[in-house]
Amino acid sequence: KKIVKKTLQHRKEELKHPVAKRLAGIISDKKTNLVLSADVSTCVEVLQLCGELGDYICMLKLHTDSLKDLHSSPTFIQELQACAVKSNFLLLEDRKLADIGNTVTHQYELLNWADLVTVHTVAGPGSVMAIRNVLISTGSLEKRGCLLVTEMSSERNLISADYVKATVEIAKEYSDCVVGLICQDGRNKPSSLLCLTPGVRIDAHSDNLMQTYTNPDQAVRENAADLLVVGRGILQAPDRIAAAKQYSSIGYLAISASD
Ligand code: BMP
Repeated sequence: KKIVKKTLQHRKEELKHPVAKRLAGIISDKKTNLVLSADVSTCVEVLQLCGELGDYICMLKLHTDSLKDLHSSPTFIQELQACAVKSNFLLLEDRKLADIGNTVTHQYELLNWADLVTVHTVAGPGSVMAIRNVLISTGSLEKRGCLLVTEMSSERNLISADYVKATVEIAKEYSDCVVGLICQDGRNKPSSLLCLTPGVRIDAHSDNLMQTYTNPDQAVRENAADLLVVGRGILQAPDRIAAAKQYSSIGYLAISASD
């Protein structure tokens, strides 16, 4: 018999990491499993998005290394954190740390404002060990964590089935700092980990740089996503609030269904 993975709302008690539990709590309280990908180029635009869409998201995903005024905006991180507290969402820095442990240590030490960061496992467990060590030495092992990039949404990406398997093994081995996975197929992933799925959009199947999209309902119901990561589907919509509401209600309905 085919084993069907329970949707997020029906396996909350199986989540392991305190940050995963916290996120699941926010998802239930706000009735949204939407992660907004704030792919804009200035700090002011990020803060505007927080104000405009903060109520409809459980987490904001950032690429702060793409913000051209980050280094001339000394209060940005503080303001961002204030927005996150006010509207009750977490902050994810999508840095995709990928280097040897020593280098990741230095990079991650600068990201202590982020509840979660993304990590590639191409360098092996050393990258995750580095994160774990920084978390231990700052006493924040229960407060922050990372997500491992397990599968990617882009066409012709180089991730193999063996790579996926090995990444899941690393996630299990370092379960005190790995909160979840960035994945396209959550069906056979451990139920203790959150599966975040990017490459979600209603009104397009691809872009002109090899990105591919599934629709939000399919991402949850067919591919067992727990959280939906949406960027341009919302950012380029004529009415961003209406779009955010639409993605979050489709997503939340799907993770609340029992099958
Ligand atoms: P968009 O919805 O506009 O295509 O944006 C997707 C976001 O998710 C981008 O910020 C991208 O960096 C990220 N992402 C992705 O698209 N595919 C992956 O496999 C992993 C990602 O982090």
